Amino acid sequence: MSVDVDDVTPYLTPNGDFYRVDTALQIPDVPAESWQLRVHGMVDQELTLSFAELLERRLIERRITLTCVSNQVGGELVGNATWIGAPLRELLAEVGVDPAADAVLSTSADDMTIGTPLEALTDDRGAMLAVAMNGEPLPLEHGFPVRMMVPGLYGFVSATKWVVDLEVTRFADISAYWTERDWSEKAPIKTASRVDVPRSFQTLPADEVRIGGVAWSQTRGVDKVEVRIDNGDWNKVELAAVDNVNTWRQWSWKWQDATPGTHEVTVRATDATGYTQTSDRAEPRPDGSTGWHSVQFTVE
Ligand SMILES: Nc1nc2c(c(=O)[nH]1)N[C@H]1C(S)=C(S)[C@@H](COP(=O)(O)O)O[C@H]1N2
Ligand SMILES: [Mo]
Repeated sequence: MSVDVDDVTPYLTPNGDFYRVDTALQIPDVPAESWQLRVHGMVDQELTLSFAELLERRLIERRITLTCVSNQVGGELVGNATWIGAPLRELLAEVGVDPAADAVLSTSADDMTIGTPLEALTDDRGAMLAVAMNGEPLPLEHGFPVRMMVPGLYGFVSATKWVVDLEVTRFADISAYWTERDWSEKAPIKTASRVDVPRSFQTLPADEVRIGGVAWSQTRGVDKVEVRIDNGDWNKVELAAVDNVNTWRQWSWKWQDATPGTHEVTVRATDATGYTQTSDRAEPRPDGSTGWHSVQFTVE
């Protein structure tokens, strides 16, 4: 699952390096012993779960690349980890969801509200109430003791940390923290790619111009990554083996006949639906940035 290029972002992001987005200035202190999750709203029977009861459920382990909608082209608000948790699909089946519902409004211990399309929690993508990250209990900053993880959706519509309440509802009847601030209600992650090496303005010897990075297209999967030098032809790069469609793929390419001078490398990815990233630049608001990432470097 890895390519052999120095300084490419590691396949699994260590917990301590995983990006963070918190609206709260102080991380909420939620002891596992007193944690409870209430599941209610448009359901046949409400349910309240303790942490011990959650752990008694069937747990699944999945590698999932989480991405923030605020990530700029080439940005760092993306990370890949192994998560363990209880499938939300099973929990929602148990409480019995009203067919008229189309959303779940989740609330955190710090009163963050997030609306998620119900379908993403009940289809087979593996949405979960996560309790572990890379083999450790969820770190405090990443939502201890329990957070939501939903492959394929930007964090602001899915990844509620310190989650304590799930209300099955309808989008028409709710508003949530970010959607009140002009961000999109439904936000599938866009296909994206990034150059990690060389770093901007790095100088490389002509016989060792190794280019590398990551590309992601959660739920669809990355099929192809191409790079070009300056305004030259596109070159297909080497991709690391597929883990699953919900994780990023590392890629690498060697520029064989590198010429001395200052150059720019540009990357673009194509996902398994055949869609190639557009060069049109869009800002993150309201539903995620678009555009190709470029890095300038010098060959000696
Ligand atoms: N309670 C709470 N949950 C939250 C947030 C938050 O600020 N508070 N930020 C969301 C956003 S915008 C993202 S991208 C992810 C980030 O998760 P991380 O901080 O573990 O990387 O969590 C989401 N869940
Ligand atoms: Mo985010």
